[in-house]
Amino acid sequence: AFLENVVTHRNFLSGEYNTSFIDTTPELFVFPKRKDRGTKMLSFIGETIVNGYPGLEKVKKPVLTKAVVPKLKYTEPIPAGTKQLLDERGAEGLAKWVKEQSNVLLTDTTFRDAHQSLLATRIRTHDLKQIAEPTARMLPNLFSLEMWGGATFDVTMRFLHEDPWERLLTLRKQVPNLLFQMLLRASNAVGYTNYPDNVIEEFVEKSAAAGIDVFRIFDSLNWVEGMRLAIDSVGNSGKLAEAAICYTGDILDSARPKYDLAYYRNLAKELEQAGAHILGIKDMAGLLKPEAAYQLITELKSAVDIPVHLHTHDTSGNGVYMYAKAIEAGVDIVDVAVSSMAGLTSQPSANSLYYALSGTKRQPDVNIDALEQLAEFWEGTRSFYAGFESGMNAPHTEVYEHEMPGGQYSNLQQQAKAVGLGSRWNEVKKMYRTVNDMFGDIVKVTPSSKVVGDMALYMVQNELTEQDVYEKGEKLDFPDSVVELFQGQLGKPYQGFPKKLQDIILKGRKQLEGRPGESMPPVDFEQIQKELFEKLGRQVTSHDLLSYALYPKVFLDFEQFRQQFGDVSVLDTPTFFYGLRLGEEIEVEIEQGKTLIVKLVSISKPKDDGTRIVYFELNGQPREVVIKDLN
Ligand code: 3PY
Ligand code: ZN
Repeated sequence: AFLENVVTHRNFLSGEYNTSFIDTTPELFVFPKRKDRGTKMLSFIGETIVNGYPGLEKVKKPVLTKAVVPKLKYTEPIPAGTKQLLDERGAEGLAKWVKEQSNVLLTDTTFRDAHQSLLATRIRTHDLKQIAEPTARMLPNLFSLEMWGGATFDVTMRFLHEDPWERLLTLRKQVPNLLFQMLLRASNAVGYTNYPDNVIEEFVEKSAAAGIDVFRIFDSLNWVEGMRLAIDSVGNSGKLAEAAICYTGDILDSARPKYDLAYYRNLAKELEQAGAHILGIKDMAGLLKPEAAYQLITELKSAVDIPVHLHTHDTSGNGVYMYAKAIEAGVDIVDVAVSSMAGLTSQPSANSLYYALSGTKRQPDVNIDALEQLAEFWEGTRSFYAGFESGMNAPHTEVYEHEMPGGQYSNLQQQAKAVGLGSRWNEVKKMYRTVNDMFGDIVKVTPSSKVVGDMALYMVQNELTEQDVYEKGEKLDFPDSVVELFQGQLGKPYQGFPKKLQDIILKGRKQLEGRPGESMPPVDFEQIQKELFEKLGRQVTSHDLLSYALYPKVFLDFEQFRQQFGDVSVLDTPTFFYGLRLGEEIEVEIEQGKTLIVKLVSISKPKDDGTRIVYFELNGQPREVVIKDLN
């Protein structure tokens, strides 16, 4: 409803990575006449009232109470934490400090992976801002706060219409004491495709300068060659490179020997040699079982000198038990979320883990009362996002079968619905496993997991069995992402691709030699700065340039949105998603000390041209906006 030109343009839809887009389609960059901030905001609220928020069912605005922010002595100084330690000791010094701790250390993922996995990444900066400083004050002993990267970069711009860099800078000011951690998909940065090397280098440098301290770097096929550039870039920035191995399969299943203890041990050593300060184990689907965790951590602790940091998803319900075993084996840091944002496809609960470790020497040094107060805030806040819940409400042990990452489950379910396979979801999950086996049992995590999902949907939709693919493959037109994977555009899987299937899929197309990023022409940042300056008519920052280099269409779409509706991140979340009820009045702080009072007075019937007039009061003065009713 909001954006017609740019987003529906054929080149945009094709999703091609191409920064000459502005030059070749100037007609799309005629932005609407400038309006004042109040009118822009009323236009956005009016749109939401009349047409609803895209992707959410249009319902009457629920009555939601404000989440409770803990009452603290905010005038007292914020206690020092790991951020100060990093500044004093440097990356290696900090890694050494981690190893000296006897308690297990915690990373809180509530600001990133927890809501990526439970609420389609939709938590807005407006809510994070309320609880950032209380978190800094109440949990000063955390190892880190994971709060950026993964899918958040894309979703903030695309769906929340806010700037991911502003989120980082804003939270950094409020949390001066904790390490900020992000998830970096190595050569895919925070995207789903490979980028030229200079984009990765520039992205790491600017993210470090804006406030990221720990970069968890992974490759979606565990291909170390694909991770070196990112590890080196982080090393050069003086920040912590946490190189992560994605855990797949089951080391205790002798029928499935591909990913055994030796595989993980060798990878760990390679990553340590590549310059990692911390070794991450990224159990993105939650497949690591308790006894396997004990053996894996024991093995890795003896293989490397750097600290080991374990990440999981609690989909099976075995997360806390698994962590307890990993902690017994000496893992240094584990990822948890505040309890009301934990469990299921999210991380295990910090609050539960605290109690589970009662009476042991390694119980984390956190204030449980603080965790309970934070849980109360998040319980209230989570209710604003009810429309994004996945519907999973109990542990799913079937994850051990399909092996789908926590963050993919609800996405693939949506994708299945969108192509009319909603009622055949069980078949899709089974096919996901079949495709994995056909592909040679590969690591499945963004973006390789998406390719497995695309192929599974394709096969179910076209009523194809594994046998059919081998027999009729020559005549089949496989999804682009599948062809690209088999060309080597996401790197190389351990032990290569199955040759027979690769020939069927590639049909004579060339395979890529070497690293994809190496052969891509570098992005000319000066050139795109000039182009963007001319087309947008404003100074563009180095952050804008990176957003554009990573997501050209999403960035320009967001830019057009901002021109039309202004900065909507100032709105409270229920108003952002549901607009206003008749007669409802809200206060909106548009900048410090400047507040607008907005009241919805009435909505007209649609006119012949399908428009409605929405009548407001803005600071007591009558105002109206005309909105096209798309229902
Ligand atoms: C991401 O890449 O966003 C993930 O969280 C993968 O697990
Ligand atoms: Zn995760």
